[in-house]
Amino acid sequence: MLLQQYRSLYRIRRVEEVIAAHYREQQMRCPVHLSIGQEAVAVGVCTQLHREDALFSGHRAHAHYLAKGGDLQALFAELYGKATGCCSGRGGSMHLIDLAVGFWGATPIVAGTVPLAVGVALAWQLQGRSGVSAVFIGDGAMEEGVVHESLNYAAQQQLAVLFICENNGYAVYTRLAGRQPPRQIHALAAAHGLTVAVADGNDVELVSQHSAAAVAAMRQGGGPQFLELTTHRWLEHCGPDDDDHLGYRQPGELAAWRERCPLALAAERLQVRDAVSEATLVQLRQQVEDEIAAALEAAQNAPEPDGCERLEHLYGE
Ligand SMILES: Cc1ncc(C[n+]2csc(CCOP(=O)(O)OP(=O)(O)O)c2C)c(N)n1
Ligand SMILES: [Mg+2]
Repeated sequence: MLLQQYRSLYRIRRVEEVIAAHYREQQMRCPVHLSIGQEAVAVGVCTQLHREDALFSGHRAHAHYLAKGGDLQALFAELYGKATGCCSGRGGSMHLIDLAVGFWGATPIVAGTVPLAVGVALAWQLQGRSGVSAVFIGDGAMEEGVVHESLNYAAQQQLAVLFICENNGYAVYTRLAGRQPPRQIHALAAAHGLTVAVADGNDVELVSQHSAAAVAAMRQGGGPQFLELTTHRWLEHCGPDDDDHLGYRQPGELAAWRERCPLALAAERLQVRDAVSEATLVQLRQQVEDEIAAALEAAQNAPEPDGCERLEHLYGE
């Protein structure tokens, strides 16, 4: 299991590094919010979801999409605005949708998908369908009124919604303490009557264990669950660059988080605890590199969308 998760962590890290490297060529004409440093949240949670479960995300969605089983070529192509993108090149980085893998949508509107996740869970409850509806939010999304309305309603109706707060300590340039009074984020969800847990979001095994418990409880009718997972974004809020020189982080903060790299933690555990050989990891990484190179090339060579289709999907049939 950890080896699979490491593969997924490495794949997501490298995909985003490749996006960052090519972004400067100005061929991806959409803003990109990268999750480098936060990969264990996406991987640990999605390991516990089924393909049929619904997943929603926000502006920082690449890792969530890939961890849920999203198609790599379709992700790259979407960023390049190509016809083979998961939204036919209409959406770009912040509007990923792929119902084939249960990825119900991402949106740049902070917290915009939260009530949609609740709505899916309500629909499935009314239809007598099992399944979990999960939504990733940031710490900043906790400042949106609709999140509290959604937590309240999900608890009141005992809906199978998994709220995952990826607490990276910042909304753009403002740290949590500058935005919210000193209290725990998960305490807000607990006050709404949800079952809550908090864990180190850089430890993929811990994330996975807490997610497994939350999902199992929901599948047994245990009502909505809330996970707060602490982590840190390594690069700038939006874009491919490092921005530590801007000085909005505490001195040494980024360096300390880099020391706690989710990939390095998993790799060390694999080698020291599970006696996985270096050769196995090298081979695994090479497979991932080959897959990424092929998917990138396919996306770059994919056709542009046919302009005639541009009014499709704007109106109901
Ligand atoms: C409703 C709304 N308000 C403000 C913004 C501008 N905005 C985009 S991302 C962001 C910060 C979000 O912080 P957080 O939820 O912690 O997510 P993170 O970027 O840290 O992953 C803001 C304020 C927006 N897109 N939507
Ligand atoms: Mg944040």
